[in-house]
Amino acid sequence: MSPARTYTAAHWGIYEVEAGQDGAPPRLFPLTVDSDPSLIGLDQLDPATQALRIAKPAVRESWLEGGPGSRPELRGQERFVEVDWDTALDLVAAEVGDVRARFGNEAIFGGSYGWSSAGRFHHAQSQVHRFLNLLGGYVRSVDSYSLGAGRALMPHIVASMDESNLSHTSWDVLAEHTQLFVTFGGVPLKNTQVSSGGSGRHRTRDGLAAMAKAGTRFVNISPVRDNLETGGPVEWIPIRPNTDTALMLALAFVIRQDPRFDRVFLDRCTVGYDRFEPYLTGQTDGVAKTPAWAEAITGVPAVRIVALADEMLSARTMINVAWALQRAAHGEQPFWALVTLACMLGQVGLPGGGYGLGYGAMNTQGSAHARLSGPVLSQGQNAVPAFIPVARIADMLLQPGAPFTYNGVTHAYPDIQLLYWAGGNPFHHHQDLNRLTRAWRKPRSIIVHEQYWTPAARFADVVLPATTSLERNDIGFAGREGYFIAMKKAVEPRGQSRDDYAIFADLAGRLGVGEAYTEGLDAEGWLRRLYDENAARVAKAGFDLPAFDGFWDQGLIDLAPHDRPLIMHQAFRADPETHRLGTPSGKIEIFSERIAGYGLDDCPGHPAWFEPFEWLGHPDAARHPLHLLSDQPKRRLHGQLDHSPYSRAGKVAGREPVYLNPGDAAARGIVDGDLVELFNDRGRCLAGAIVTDDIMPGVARLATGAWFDPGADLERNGNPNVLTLDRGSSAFAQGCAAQTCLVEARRHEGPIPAVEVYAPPPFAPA
Ligand SMILES: Nc1nc2c(c(=O)[nH]1)N[C@H]1C(S)=C(S)[C@@H](COP(=O)(O)OP(=O)(O)OC[C@H]3O[C@@H](n4cnc5c(=O)[nH]c(N)nc54)[C@H](O)[C@@H]3O)O[C@H]1N2
Ligand SMILES: Nc1nc2c(c(=O)[nH]1)N[C@H]1C(S)=C(S)[C@@H](COP(=O)(O)OP(=O)(O)OC[C@H]3O[C@@H](n4cnc5c(=O)[nH]c(N)nc54)[C@H](O)[C@@H]3O)O[C@H]1N2
Ligand SMILES: [Mo]
Repeated sequence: MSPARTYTAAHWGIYEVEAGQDGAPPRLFPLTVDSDPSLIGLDQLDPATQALRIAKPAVRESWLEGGPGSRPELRGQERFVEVDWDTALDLVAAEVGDVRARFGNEAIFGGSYGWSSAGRFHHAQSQVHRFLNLLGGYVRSVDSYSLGAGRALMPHIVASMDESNLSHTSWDVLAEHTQLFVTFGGVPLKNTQVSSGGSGRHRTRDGLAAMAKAGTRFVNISPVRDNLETGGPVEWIPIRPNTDTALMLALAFVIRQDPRFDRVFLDRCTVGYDRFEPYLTGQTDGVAKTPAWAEAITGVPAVRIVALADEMLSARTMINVAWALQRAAHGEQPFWALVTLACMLGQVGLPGGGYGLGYGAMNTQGSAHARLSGPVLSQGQNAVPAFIPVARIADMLLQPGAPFTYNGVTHAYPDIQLLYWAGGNPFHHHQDLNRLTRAWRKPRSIIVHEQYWTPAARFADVVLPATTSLERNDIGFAGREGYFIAMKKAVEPRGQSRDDYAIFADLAGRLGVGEAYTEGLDAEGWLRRLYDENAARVAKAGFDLPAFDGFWDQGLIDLAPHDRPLIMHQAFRADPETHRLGTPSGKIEIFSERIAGYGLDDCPGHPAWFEPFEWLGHPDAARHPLHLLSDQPKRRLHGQLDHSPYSRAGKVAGREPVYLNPGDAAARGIVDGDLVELFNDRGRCLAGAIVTDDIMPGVARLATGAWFDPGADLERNGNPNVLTLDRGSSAFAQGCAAQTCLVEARRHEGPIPAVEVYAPPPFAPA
């Protein structure tokens, strides 16, 4: 008989926790009813994972001795001094107070982007924003690294990304009705392990398998082959990275000439096709977007483009795009072109037809679970109007006062003196990390709450150790994931780590807003309150949740009995006047007057092809002939748990693996397992070679998330962000463009540098 199990939730899924016998640590197991659990979280309590926990508050030596602003160039290299909590909190409170008094709240950057951990109360961003708002606000960030271009664009042309993510046609409907599934960028099962806030049952593998079994034909248009596993045959059409828009336009060109092209859907449910068509035919720019034109750009044979258009017109067709395509130069265009193409096929709102934006981005898309609200901690009001598009952080730090455009308006970068980060890792998520390292010298103080000695913690002035989900009680919930989870504390906090809530409560007390921050509640009081508030909300939607104590004893509330098939845009298609979209016209906008009105030459009023800043057709490809894709890692979430045994078991030559085509490897004398160097004018890193036919010639793939380990001028661990380009997708959205990046590769010769980032940083004697 195994002892009773409790539950914990992570972005990768729900785990069952079994108390250890005779003083042994608890053990984690996948959720029994999950048919495809993720292994990412099983090592959370492993001694090797725990060894990198931050044990005590720590302060960078010069900052402690010389005060704020001292020797900022030593960030990331210098020793830390461990201090007690009172000392650390006094220092942080004094510095926050001083920066406010001398420079104002608009000198505090509190955007604090990052995924942090699951759990609705101990959500680090909510906590840091609530704290800073009570003090008069902070400079925030908008949009995400995930969907920089998509989040800015989609509300203008269809609906917000949050709405879209929760409205995708469900897998059961796809299996029953979809005859042809065409995806740009696959549906990678490695990615659908996660959902922001926590996956419930993992459904994508079964969803794809059910479609294959029902006879759906799959076409994967992608630079890599191994991102669409259906259990059945898949046609792979390799495409040059960042050129998908050209292919979509050529498909549209062929469809337009086909007798089956019927304007009824366009006329009923969209606006602006007539403004787009002259661009498609070349009337406006002299370039007809023909299959031959697209072949020269994409490498996809014109005959295959013509045939694919015919196949799409002949079948119930779902077309899907990976989010990665918009994480690129002019990333607005593939999303807009995809929606346009789907509208021209006329199947939007029909069962199994239309478009998907990221069936392979997270577990969420395709869920048939009920859409309910979850518990939310109020963040209060931010009195500071200044903001940045999230991926413009280095520009902000390096160019205070400089103008930038976003969504049609010109703003100025604020002058930041203090960075406050809880629950994110900028030295994971940002591009061109050598540039970010220079930008990081600008503020006088950098305060970070972290659980582990991540690169972000190592580059801070003051590091405050935070607890993990397994060390505190919380409530788990994510949209359409089908569960409310009583996340029960399984172990005592490691070292002196404290909850972010407790840390901010003490800081708020020191700064005179303690009562406003806590509202007189401890963490347990907040869990009850957030649960009860939410239960009252969902009761209005007809769902009866048990009282808090019943929920807590029960452990899981399973919403599966309320599952309903879902068809995206079904109601809108049936009656577009009653079910108007949130766009200016209430319809899908193939031409957007509003975006056209911004007068931007890199994002006009309709989808269009632009040459990426870097790509295989660029002159610089002569020097850097490989297009680098830095995709999401299979064995971790971003940088989280990169140091765990499970993540490290995936390394090659002790570094993150880089996938190379056999021809590209042979031309460089590289064989499988070699230690290689990837480089361009922005940086150099090491990686371990995997030589495989699953990647097309001219493309290299190095997943994100190896902890940044800078050597003198060589990153040692395989972090692609020393190579990527730090430039906004366009003047419209300013989104992260990480997938636009050329590099060269060579075998590493000479002495082999050791990876140093998996050990704590150096400490000075206290
Ligand atoms: N080249 C390239 N770069 C990319 C991408 C890409 O495709 N290519 N993708 C981008 C995308 S889509 C994203 S979303 C970003 C992700 O970037 P991030 O979300 O910043 O990356 P994470 O590693 O998830 O960072 C979260 C951090 O929060 C910490 N943490 C977890 N729980 C808690 C807590 O309770 N309290 C505190 N204080 N800390 C906690 C974790 O230890 C971890 O270090 O990366 C982006 N960067
Ligand atoms: N295990 C795991 N899962 C994750 C994450 C993680 O860190 N780990 N991160 C999560 C997050 S925050 C996000 S935002 C999502 C991101 O979801 P995505 O952005 O969709 O994920 P990626 O893996 O970057 O890219 C998906 C596929 O697109 C392909 N691709 C890249 N560029 C191009 C292109 O130009 N054309 C075409 N046709 N294909 C291209 C890539 O090769 C890859 O196979 O993933 C989520 N899922
Ligand atoms: Mo993301």
